[in-house]
Order: sequence, then structure tokens, then C-alpha cells
Amino acid sequence: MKKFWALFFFFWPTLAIVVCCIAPSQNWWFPSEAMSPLGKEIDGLFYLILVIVTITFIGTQYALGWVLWQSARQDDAAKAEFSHGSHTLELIWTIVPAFILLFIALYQMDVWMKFRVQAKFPDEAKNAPVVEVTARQFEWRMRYPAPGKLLQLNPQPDDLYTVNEMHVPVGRPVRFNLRSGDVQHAFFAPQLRVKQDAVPGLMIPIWFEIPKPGKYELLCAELCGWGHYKMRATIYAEPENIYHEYLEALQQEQNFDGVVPDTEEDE
Ligand SMILES: [Cu+2]
Repeated sequence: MKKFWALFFFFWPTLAIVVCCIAPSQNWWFPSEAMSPLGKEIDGLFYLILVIVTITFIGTQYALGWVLWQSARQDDAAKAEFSHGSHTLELIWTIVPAFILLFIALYQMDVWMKFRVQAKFPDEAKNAPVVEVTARQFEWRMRYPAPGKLLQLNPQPDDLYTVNEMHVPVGRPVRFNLRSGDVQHAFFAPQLRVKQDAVPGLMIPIWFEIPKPGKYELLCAELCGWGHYKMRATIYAEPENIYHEYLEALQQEQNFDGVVPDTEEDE
């Protein structure tokens, strides 16, 4: 029975190794590849931590199994040995994790800075924001500048508005401002690995870059009330010309006064 427990603890790290070998081919890591360059770097950080945790888990579990195996092999009649711990061992298992944590803390700063520190944004994202996103119970409101104009901090009479539809140009860093109209929400675009709280009273600049045209999900990741579940929108990443056509169509639609001009003329 003693050996059973030793084998039991050997089993789990062995299973972990098997899973590590199978997982990449079965796509068991992140459900989908990150769709933005920065998203890939963020995934890299998660994978780094996953590797460290996996190695630690396998190492400590085998060590535990080994200790149990050693004692299981001992004669039951043998005299028990008592010890008062080991200074060296304690120093090692304090210093090693401390260094690992310090390494992770320093290593991730570069990615964090690119994502969050405005001064470190890519040059194109330092420019005027493309759109202002306002989260409110329970929808996403977008405010675009009129075609050819820059988005101002305060709403302008010719601004364009949409709900739950975010159109952005593809292939370049896109900067936008995030606001909340009521309570705390969180802007979450899982395929882009972008997650940022929208805080009442704050205007938070964010940026992302989508290399491929397509539709991407935008969700609220902060429980914000009864309708939280339905607070989802779509991000449409489009080539520059289609993006501009969209803004122009939006402008015409918004300026349409209901009167269809008579274009047919008698000759
Ligand atoms: Cu919300």
C-alpha cells in the first residue's frame, strides 16, 4: 500500500508530460491563435509562465514520489529518523522562486509598456484616435469623426455614431479612446488579446493592430448589470479604402433628411 501512494504521486507528473506532448497537436492551448502582433507577444508571456509552472509541477511531484518511494522501501521495524530541517534547502527554495518571480516581473515589462504606456505606443497610435468607444448598460457606442476630420475630445455636431459595430482600418496600429457612460465595464476582444476596464469619469487610450481583414468579437468582461450577457459587439477590420467608404456611407445615412431628390428630368 505504501508503494501505491508513491506510484500515485509518480502518475500525475507522468500524465503531465504525456499531455504536454499531445496538447500542441490537439490545439489544447489557447482556443485560437492571437490575431494581433501584440496579442502574440502576450500569448508568449502566458506560455512562458505555463512552461515554468509545468517544470515546477513535474519536478516537485517526482520529488514527492521519490521521497515516498524511498520510505516505502524501508523496513517497518527500522527506527525513524528525525531532523530539524535544512538551512541550505530552505535558502534554495526561497531564493530560486524569488528570482523566478523577479525575472517574470522584469521580462513582461516591455510588452506591458507597449500596451499601456502612452509614450511607448507605436508612432501611428500616438496620433489622433480613430474612434471613441463608450460602454454603457448594455451596449457599445462608437463615435467617429466626420470623414476627413480628426476625432475631438468633445462630441462635435458632425460626428458619426453607431452601436455595437466598430469599424477599424486594417494593417496599422489603431488608437481609440475608451469611456464608460455609467458603471464599470471592460472592453474585451479575445482574438486580439485586448482587455481594458472602462471606468466612469476616465478616458482611457488603447490601441491594437489587426493584420487581417475580418470580423472580431468585442465583449464586456466586467459584470455590469442584468444585461451584461448581451453586451457584445463586432469589430470589423477593413482595408483603408473600404473603411473610408463606410464612414462616408454612415455620414450620408445620418445626414439623410428623408427627402429623396427628384433626379429624373424631362427633356
Ligand atoms: Cu458591461
